[in-house]
Amino acid sequence: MTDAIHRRGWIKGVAASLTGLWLAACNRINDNPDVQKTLLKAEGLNRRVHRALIDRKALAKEFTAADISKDFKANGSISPGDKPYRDHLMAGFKDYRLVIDGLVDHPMELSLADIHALPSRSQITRHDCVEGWSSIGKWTGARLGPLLDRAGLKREARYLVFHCFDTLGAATDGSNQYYESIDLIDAYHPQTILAYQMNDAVLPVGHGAPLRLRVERQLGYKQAKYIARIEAVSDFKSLHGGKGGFWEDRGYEWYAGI
Ligand SMILES: Nc1nc2c(c(=O)[nH]1)N[C@H]1C(S)=C(S)[C@@H](COP(=O)(O)O)O[C@H]1N2
Ligand SMILES: [Mo]
Repeated sequence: MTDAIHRRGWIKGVAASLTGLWLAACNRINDNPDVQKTLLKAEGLNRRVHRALIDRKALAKEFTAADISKDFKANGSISPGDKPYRDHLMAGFKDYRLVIDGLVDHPMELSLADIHALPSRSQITRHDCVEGWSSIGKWTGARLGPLLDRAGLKREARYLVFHCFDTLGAATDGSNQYYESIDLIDAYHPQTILAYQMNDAVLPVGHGAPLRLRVERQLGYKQAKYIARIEAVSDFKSLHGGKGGFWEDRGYEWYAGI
């Protein structure tokens, strides 16, 4: 107790002397136009970084049940023909396991039942595709943030890569496998979920069964469907085309914020 009081007194003392130093420094700074200019610049930069961060953490607009689109367009792959996917689909996904690996302390393999037991969220949001169409749907799924906490991201982890089951086009060497990546700000955004339901029904094949990403502050192509594996990485230069996503490798922006 007395120790604590002493410590508080000591801290107060340090604070007071720091304040004194700071005031003295301020006076000196105020006298020096060059230092002032630099400071103003730094402050402007900080403010911009800060504002950008706040903006990235803002929630995407949520809608009401009445706004849900009657006919939510299914786009890109809508019925993957890839054998591993077909096998899972035929078996009702009973042997499906979501793999979480890469730069994590506890690699995981989760069944759909495991995923359903995780902290979840529902949201009615608008999906915007670069092709120029939008649809509103309700998504329910496991929140990615708490799941990553369980997996335990290593310090070097900076991005999550979503490896999908589907390939697009004719190549047979795996170079046309769909994949996407997001940074940790989006990964921990409260509306970022691994969706297993759409409009209160089991996620249909056309929309990414059994599991698809909803990262609501980004355009359609970031919303990886048919997720097989989530890999934590420090960078994605050595993956596929090196640009962090199927469409990014073909010229789209990696950051598709909306
Ligand atoms: N695995 C996979 N994910 C994908 C795609 C795809 O072809 N394969 N297409 C993307 C694009 S361009 C869009 S607009 C959305 C479409 O999602 P929807 O079918 O639910 O509308 O999925 C995205 N995620
Ligand atoms: Mo899209």
